[in-house]
Amino acid sequence: MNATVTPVRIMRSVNLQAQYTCTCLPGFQGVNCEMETDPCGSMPCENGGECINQKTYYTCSCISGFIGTNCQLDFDECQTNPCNNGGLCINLPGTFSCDCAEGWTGDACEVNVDECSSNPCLFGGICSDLVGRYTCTCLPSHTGINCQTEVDACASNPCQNTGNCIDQIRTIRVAVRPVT
Ligand SMILES: [Ca+2]
Ligand SMILES: [Ca+2]
Repeated sequence: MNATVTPVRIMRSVNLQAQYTCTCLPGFQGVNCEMETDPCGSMPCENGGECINQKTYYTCSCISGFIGTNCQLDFDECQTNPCNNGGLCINLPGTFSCDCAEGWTGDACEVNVDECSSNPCLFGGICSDLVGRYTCTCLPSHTGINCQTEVDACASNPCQNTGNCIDQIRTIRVAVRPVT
């Protein structure tokens, strides 16, 4: 018999021999609706999302950084203010980055940079790490930002009438200053 078949949608199956058509419920396909459809067959989840077959429909389990039914949207992490200590947040596809203020480092600017790591304090000075800078606590024998300058107690020539000045601070290393 020359039956004229009009085009049908995917879910409607036509059996020409039996002269019937099946309109399948969601989740089934085939001439007699005997096959389960695979809602993940078209790989609908984007950006690395995992498709989960729910029989009649699918859901997407998105990887971190993406949202949306099909994981098609970038999540704007900057809305949650993830950058600490004054860091500037930059939203990126699937991720974000922080432009840290001076003195801070780490993915979220959570790490105080150790400005003492280069041992800037000389001649036994003790370094104290601060934000973006450091201070040196010098031994009595030295002074200066980095304790680089030797203290000269006789520099002002305090001994009058040709008295011989002896720098008590230096006596450990130098017994007597030469007479000038
Ligand atoms: Ca993002
Ligand atoms: Ca610091």
